[in-house]
Amino acid sequence: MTLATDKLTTAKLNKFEKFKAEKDGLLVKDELEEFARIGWEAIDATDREQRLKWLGVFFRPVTPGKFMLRMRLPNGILSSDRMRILAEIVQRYGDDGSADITTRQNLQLRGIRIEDIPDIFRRLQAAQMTSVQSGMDNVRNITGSPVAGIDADELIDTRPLVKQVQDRITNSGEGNFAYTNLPRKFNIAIAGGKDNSVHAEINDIAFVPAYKNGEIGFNVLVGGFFSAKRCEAAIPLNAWVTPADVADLSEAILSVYRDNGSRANRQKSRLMWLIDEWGLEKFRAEVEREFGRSLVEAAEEDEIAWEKRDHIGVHAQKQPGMYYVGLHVPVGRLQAPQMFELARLAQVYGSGEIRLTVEQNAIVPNVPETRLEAFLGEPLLEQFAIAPAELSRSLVSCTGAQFCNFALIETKNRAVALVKELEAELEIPRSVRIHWTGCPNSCGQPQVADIGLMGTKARKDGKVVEGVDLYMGGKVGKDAALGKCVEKSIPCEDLKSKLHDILVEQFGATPKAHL
Ligand code: SRM
Ligand code: SF4
Repeated sequence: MTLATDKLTTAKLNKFEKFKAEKDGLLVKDELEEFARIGWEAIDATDREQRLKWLGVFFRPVTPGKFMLRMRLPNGILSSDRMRILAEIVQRYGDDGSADITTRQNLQLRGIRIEDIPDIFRRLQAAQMTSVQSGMDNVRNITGSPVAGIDADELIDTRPLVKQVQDRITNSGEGNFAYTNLPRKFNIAIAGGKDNSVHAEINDIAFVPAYKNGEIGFNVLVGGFFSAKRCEAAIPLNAWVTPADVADLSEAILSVYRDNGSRANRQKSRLMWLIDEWGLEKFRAEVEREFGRSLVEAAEEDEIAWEKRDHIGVHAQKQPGMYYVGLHVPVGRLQAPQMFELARLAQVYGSGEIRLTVEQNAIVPNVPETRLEAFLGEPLLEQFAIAPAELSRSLVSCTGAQFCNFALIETKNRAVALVKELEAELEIPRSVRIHWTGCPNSCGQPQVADIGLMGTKARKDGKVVEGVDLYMGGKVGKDAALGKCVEKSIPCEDLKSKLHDILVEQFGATPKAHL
């Protein structure tokens, strides 16, 4: 790896760069048996709290000794067999064990004990699953269209492309030292349909379907990101690539970023800061150099023409007589019995496959028409509805204070309870996308929501209380645009009446007759 750049040798390195330079995070892979033997308390603090994240193993200061395991699920797809393996892993931990569908179409497992990690990793490897490089200064789960290959209007099947990019970056799940020391985290998304189901605009690299001279390929966006200090939508690189070039271009951009991104101030290390420093022209030229060829100019228009779909409910597939069924999983939280049941339903009624969405929901594809009625009568669908109420339907929430030490507020439980109260009071004529995020890191993407709520501290009656900053106006799908903060520090206790008024005044809600 070529890390001996000017940036590395001359800049003042931040503390993360120092520990990475001392020992690459991926190296703890060879120490897992030892960690399991000595127990979590005896592991070197930097290995335990930082380097293990290179393997997707997250120490949780909120629940010490009970780790979180962040998987990689390319394109958000897994088989029933794989879901069952993950269910068995969390089931072992009783009340501590659960899983969350994430805003990157992924699963995080909770309650994991370090002594079980070697065995868990053996089971994952046998099932060709991996959690490698899913945290810290690595490329996160790569997102793709959740209805790839089954969407009648799809332009490009993203599944093989997402898999190819993941395999390159992770050396097919073994870990790839070429990309384990990026200046910061990095997000890649590949859109294959007309509705921008991956939130292309908030990724460091996004591939968006576009025709050039009658050929389907992708326009490329770069530099989208959220951070506590700054949020930016991705900008056009002015490049168009064929599907065959997606992996090469991803590696070229990553290499330019790895070798030139700032390693001094972690608040200014994401890709967009490098683009700002160089200007787009120089950045594009450096990417071309690394790519080894000239980049073709972007197609004039991309093919994102639709509002974003949420995929909930029953939908005809492009395969005649087949349907996919989108299940609403409240704020993405799954308990082991629900994971087993989801795996069973996908196998009994579908093709043994489950898909996840960035809205933290699940899809069971390939259900034949003849099996639909029986499927829809299954008890799990009482918990994971196919026609949830309008606010619940689009509710998204980050992890929040239950497990995340960055959190300024509790999110998931509060989010569910609040929309239930509002739904009891109001008739809401359309879906309203409400996103909660527990702190300014924005994992719950409040900037893409109709109503975004970001955890903060507020004052009420002279006391410091849990509160939120209110974001409004996020637009998704065609012409996506980020929402803006419109009001700061609303105490959570005042939030219900605030949202009630907003729903009535701006979203056409009306009080229910019985109230
Ligand atoms: Fe995130 C850090 C959870 C999507 C921006 N994020 C964290 C950590 C790892 C902090 C920690 O160590 O506790 C959180 C783990 C909490 C836990 O126990 O679950 C965490 N992020 C999540 C998830 C699980 C939220 C969710 O409930 O779905 C998402 C996991 C995705 C995945 O499968 O990999 C998640 N995080 C995001 C997104 C949304 C996205 O990717 O579309 C963002 C904003 C987009 C972006 O990154 O540009 C996001 N997370 C952050 C940041 C701010 C990054 C920055 O540049 O400053 C941090 C903090 C950091 O990296 O320093 C962070
Ligand atoms: Fe944790 Fe903050 Fe991310 Fe929520 S937004 S998961 S509280 S880091």
